[in-house]
Amino acid sequence: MKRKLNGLNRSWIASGVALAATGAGASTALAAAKICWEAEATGTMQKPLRKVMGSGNKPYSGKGYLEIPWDKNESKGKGQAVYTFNVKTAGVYTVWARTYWANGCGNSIGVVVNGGTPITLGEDGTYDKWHWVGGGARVRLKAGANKLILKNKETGVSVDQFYLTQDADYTPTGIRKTTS
Ligand SMILES: [Ca+2]
Repeated sequence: MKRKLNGLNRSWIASGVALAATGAGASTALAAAKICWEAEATGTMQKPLRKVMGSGNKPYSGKGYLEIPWDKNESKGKGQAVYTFNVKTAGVYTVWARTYWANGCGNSIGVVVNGGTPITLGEDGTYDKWHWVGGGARVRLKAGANKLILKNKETGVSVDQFYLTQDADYTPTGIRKTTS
């Protein structure tokens, strides 16, 4: 356990300093492992979630985005989208999503990673524009296949991309390059 923690500290510290100074930890830190994918690239999804492709709120990344249409939260809590993604470097990652909110009653999403405690992203006051939410939520990923479930916490929300990074100090901006 102690060994694991040491590894963790090293990569966290390394994220904020020159990589050359990290010595033995550099090989881990250099990667500053990150995973980014398109929210519309889900194979498993239930209503009221839907994919918006080729139109809608621009500028989006990829082929479109995933939307839970605003219905005064009548369908709140129903449906989810499942993503399976591959991870090379096991460890603690910060979770981000590129989102678009309809209003103050539709400004958050729920995320469950590897069956862990549900995380709320959002609850902020930025509406009618794409922006990144998250940063506070950290999850542990294993090497190999991991699972993220997007939960319908509120309606009136859209998600363009997901971004998970080992660099706790990094805040994504704009459209990020996907890694899978
Ligand atoms: Ca997208």
